[in-house]
Amino acid sequence: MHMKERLDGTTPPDNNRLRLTHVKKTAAGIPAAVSSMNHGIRKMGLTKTVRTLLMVNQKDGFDCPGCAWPDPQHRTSFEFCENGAKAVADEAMAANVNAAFFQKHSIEQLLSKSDYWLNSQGRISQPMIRKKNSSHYEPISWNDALDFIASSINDMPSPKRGVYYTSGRTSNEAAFLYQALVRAMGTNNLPDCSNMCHESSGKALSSTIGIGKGTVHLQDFDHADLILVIGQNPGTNHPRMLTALRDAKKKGAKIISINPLPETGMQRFKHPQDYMTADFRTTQLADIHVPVRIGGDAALFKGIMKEMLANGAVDLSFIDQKTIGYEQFEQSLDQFSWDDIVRDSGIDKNTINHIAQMCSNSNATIACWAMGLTQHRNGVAVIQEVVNLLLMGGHIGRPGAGVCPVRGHSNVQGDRTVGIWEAPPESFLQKLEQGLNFSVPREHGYDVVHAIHAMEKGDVDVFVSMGGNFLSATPDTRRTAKAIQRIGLTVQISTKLNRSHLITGNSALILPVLGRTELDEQKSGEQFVTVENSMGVVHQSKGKMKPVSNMLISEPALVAQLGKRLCPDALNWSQFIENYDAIRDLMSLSLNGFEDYNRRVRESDGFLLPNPPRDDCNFNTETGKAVFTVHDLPLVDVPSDRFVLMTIRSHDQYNTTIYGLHDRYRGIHGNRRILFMNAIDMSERGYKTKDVVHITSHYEGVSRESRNWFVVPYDIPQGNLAAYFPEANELVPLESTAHLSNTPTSKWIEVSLSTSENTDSEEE
Ligand SMILES: Nc1nc2c(c(=O)[nH]1)N[C@H]1C(S)=C(S)[C@@H](COP(=O)(O)OP(=O)(O)OC[C@H]3O[C@@H](n4cnc5c(=O)[nH]c(N)nc54)[C@H](O)[C@@H]3O)O[C@H]1N2
Ligand SMILES: Nc1nc2c(c(=O)[nH]1)N[C@H]1C(S)=C(S)[C@@H](COP(=O)(O)OP(=O)(O)OC[C@H]3O[C@@H](n4cnc5c(=O)[nH]c(N)nc54)[C@H](O)[C@@H]3O)O[C@H]1N2
Ligand SMILES: [Mo]
Repeated sequence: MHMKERLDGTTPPDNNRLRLTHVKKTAAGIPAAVSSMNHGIRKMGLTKTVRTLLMVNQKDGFDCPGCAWPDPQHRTSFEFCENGAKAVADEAMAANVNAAFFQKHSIEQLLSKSDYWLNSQGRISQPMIRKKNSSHYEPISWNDALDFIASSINDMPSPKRGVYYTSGRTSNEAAFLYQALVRAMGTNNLPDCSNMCHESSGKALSSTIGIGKGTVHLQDFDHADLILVIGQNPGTNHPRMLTALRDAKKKGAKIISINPLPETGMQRFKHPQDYMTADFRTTQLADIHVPVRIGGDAALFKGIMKEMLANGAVDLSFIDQKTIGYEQFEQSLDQFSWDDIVRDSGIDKNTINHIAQMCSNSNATIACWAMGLTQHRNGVAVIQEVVNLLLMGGHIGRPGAGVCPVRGHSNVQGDRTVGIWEAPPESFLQKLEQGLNFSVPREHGYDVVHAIHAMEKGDVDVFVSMGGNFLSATPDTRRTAKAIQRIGLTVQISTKLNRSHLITGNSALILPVLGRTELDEQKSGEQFVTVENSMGVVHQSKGKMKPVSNMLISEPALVAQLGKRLCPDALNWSQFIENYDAIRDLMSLSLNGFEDYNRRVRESDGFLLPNPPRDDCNFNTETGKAVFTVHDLPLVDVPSDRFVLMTIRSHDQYNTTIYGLHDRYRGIHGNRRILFMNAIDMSERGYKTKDVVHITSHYEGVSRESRNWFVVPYDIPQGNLAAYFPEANELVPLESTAHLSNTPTSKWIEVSLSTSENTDSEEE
């Protein structure tokens, strides 16, 4: 069914019956513990489950391939969460995606399968090639595959016709070698998942506080008076953060959750481990939930800051000594009327006053945020409002206070630190050249969105993807699929099957690699790699499980093998494969902050990268001061027959990897084509629960349609809608991106709805 259509890259539905249950009030607890064990046992059996889970995030074990939340110094034997357990179980699946599998299934057949089905087939066991326009993948040797990539790259008329993407699980070692190779070839075409993720945070922070990262340690949570959790769903996406919030709460901190949805994880929390000590209490987390309208945060922060000013809650000596731009900022707040603030934010003035009072009373405030802020047109500006709010009270560079952009992929921050960056600053490149001993290009390369535009224009001959699922993670699925199909060779370096293996260039390779959990043995013995967590701690990660197939190679080895073929004289690639210490020695010479890397990273908790605001309240901006910024309010009005749609993650997925079909906390089971809608909006349109609607997005006169979504009433502001990523990506316009960061606006899509009765398009 619909096989032809699926050449457009969109995701076929899982045709299971949709079952709705109550929205959960408490996160984690027994259901989470049961769910972790179930996922594990189903995918790897009981003994392996217990053995594996005990190794996650231990000092001598592997870093959880789930999120980038840091590990506490005093670890328990269960430093994993339900969703980390799912990630680990998933990596331990048998390597059933092998030559026989691809002989049995044509690419067209596979395109008709859902993302859930594709992922559940297991690990990829051996290199495969799709020869020019062939209907099937067939096996290829590692040597032939690597030679084929090298000859395709060498055939390009210019190095700029190659694009080298990275997802955020790649280790520091692999990422460092990869960027060195790409730059040795003469391009900065290094887009990465960050471009769709925290790019807005990096841009907002580097220009205001002089570093594109967060400024808090995990220990700061113990000293905070107030923690803001903005546009983030930690119960699902960073479950270990709930423990930090609970502990902070026990020490007296207040927590404010700012989110259109009352996410379960922010309400009550029960640590699954507490059952072992027969502790059955749950902890209320958020003191207030602020149901801001999608995109209404800027208005909300203006309101809070106006009130803080009125309260006199400003740290004038900090402002005077450490910042610039305060006067202009202060004056600008007068421009914004309370009517506009209340209308745009959807929050009444009393509530805003109350929040402002809490902010004013706090001596140490931490602001955490994730995709609810970054994936908006004003993503950079709205994060700078958060910075303004903290700077007013002197909350950066003080214990228990600071900015905390909560990263996604487990090593996305490290990848950027070691050079996965299409627009690296000059100072970074100069240091890099000192270590590498060859000159590297200065011209900026493509980010994700620019890369898709280039593919669309026929400007890309070779695309290499170090992990990830470029097709499904990027916006405008149909257009991106067409763009990819114009490429000569696409290479996916992967662990599991995904849609990017099926929508390919003329020729395609799938190169399966070792996962984070697996033992990596090279000539000099067992290797470890290193990663950086969301708080700038760099530490080891050592796989322990027997690799699921003997035809897998490691990511660093793969890159070095390509290096040998493509730039044999640039570096001594062979020694990197034999012993990863050689890679780290080169990193010591090439990266600021990585001096004596091999020794320092062997210390039991790793080491902290320098962070001037946190370390000594210093700001490496042009003026040496932290910068107050002034921004207009974004336009948040849409025509009365339209809605604003945000794309969000369910509880059973990791980005485009679908582990299961439950979104347990939100009470959704069996199906992912869900449109969350306010009950009043539903009744005004005459929709009933589970009615099927079609969504059309509108941008600059172009519309995009996605059909067949089940309407579900939900506690979401009127005029707002939510649907799951990646299914809804076909609605996200490629041109709709954030100012300055160019991040697709996955949380702001203007849409209208229709049903089959009122459209003339054919029913599927
Ligand atoms: N289990 C699991 N863990 C993950 C991931 C996963 O898919 N599964 N993904 C990883 C990655 S790469 C990332 S980046 C993170 C993502 O972590 P999150 O950012 O928590 O992920 P999203 O589901 O995109 O959720 C965004 C939240 O923002 C809210 N939101 C949307 N629009 C707005 C707005 O305008 N204002 C405000 N205030 N809130 C808004 C939504 O209601 C939602 O609660 O998680 C990481 N961890
Ligand atoms: N509409 C919408 N779009 C979004 C988002 C959104 O909220 N809404 N979120 C954006 C965000 S925050 C992000 S970070 C991106 C994510 O974009 P990506 O990072 O590109 O996507 P993932 O789904 O994380 O990639 C999953 C694939 O990575 C491979 N993989 C897993 N582990 C490994 C490994 O150890 N090594 C290698 N080589 N491969 C591995 C597997 O084959 C798996 O299928 O998506 C973005 N897209
Ligand atoms: Mo992300």
